[in-house]
Amino acid sequence: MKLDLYIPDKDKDISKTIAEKIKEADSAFITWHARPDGDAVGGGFALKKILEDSGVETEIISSCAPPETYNFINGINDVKTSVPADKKDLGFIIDCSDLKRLENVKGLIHKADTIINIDHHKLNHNFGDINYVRDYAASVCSLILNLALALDMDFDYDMALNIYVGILTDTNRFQEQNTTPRAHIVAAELIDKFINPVKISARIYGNQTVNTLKLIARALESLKFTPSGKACSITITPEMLKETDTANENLEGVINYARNIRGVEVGILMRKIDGLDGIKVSFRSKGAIDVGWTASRFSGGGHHNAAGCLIKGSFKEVKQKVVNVIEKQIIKASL
Ligand SMILES: [Mn+2]
Repeated sequence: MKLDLYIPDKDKDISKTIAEKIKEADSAFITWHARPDGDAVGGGFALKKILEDSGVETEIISSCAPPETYNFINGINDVKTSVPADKKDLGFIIDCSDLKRLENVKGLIHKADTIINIDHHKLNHNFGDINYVRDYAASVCSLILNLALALDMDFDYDMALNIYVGILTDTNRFQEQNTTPRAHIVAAELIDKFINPVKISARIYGNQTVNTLKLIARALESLKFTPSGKACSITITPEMLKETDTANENLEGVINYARNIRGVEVGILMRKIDGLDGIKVSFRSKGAIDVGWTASRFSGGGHHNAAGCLIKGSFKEVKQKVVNVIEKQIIKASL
């Protein structure tokens, strides 16, 4: 079925250029940032379908398996976790602002004749031969949708689902600053033709284990305000994970408890991730504070209201560093 959607003017030329590359190619890989989220996974599988429908043999390669939450996506177990020996015609790197974020599959950058970088992070490093980077896009799925439209593709349920999952999760259920008119227009068309939004929300947001809830209860005990009272942090230690028998997966949402407190402008989440040397720090802000900038001060990245970085040191040391920067930002914005 065709979708009643158009390609925005600013995206027309680039999506046609990439569509031509797809038509000429025989083989491709797709990869995304480490610990993929709904946008990476939805975008990856939507792009796989576009490529396969165009006769391109495609594999998805990821530094780690996708979160269990997205098990309902068709083919989700078909993700490889090692760099292939042979070189592909096209290599798509999606939703990834910086090659560092590919972690143990970063060797993929040498495994294609043409690297195509598709992303919506403002501080993208433009490492591709072709860079389709648009920070006004609600999600990477919105950009991949444009490729499908440029190729005049027929949509089916799986394709619609993958695009919808990316938009729904990256806008945090149509609540964040990237909730554009187009995000709503695309979602409306997908709902009109294919998607049951209640069912999909229940699969993603109404599917929490009781152990995760116990972990959240523990994590909330760690709530600490900064001196200004405008930022608030939550810490998840490896001990908390062990005691509640949970994995460090799908915990990004915990940060919203801190950010959503009345009077708080910035939420901070700190946790340790297996295999990463340092503390993973996530930031979420409500409005004026650009946490993408905050994260970039620590060699991280992200968006205006959602970002993250990795900082070496103990929880205490890292918190001190982060709080110093955030407090200065808050004072400067005189909130
Ligand atoms: Mn994204």
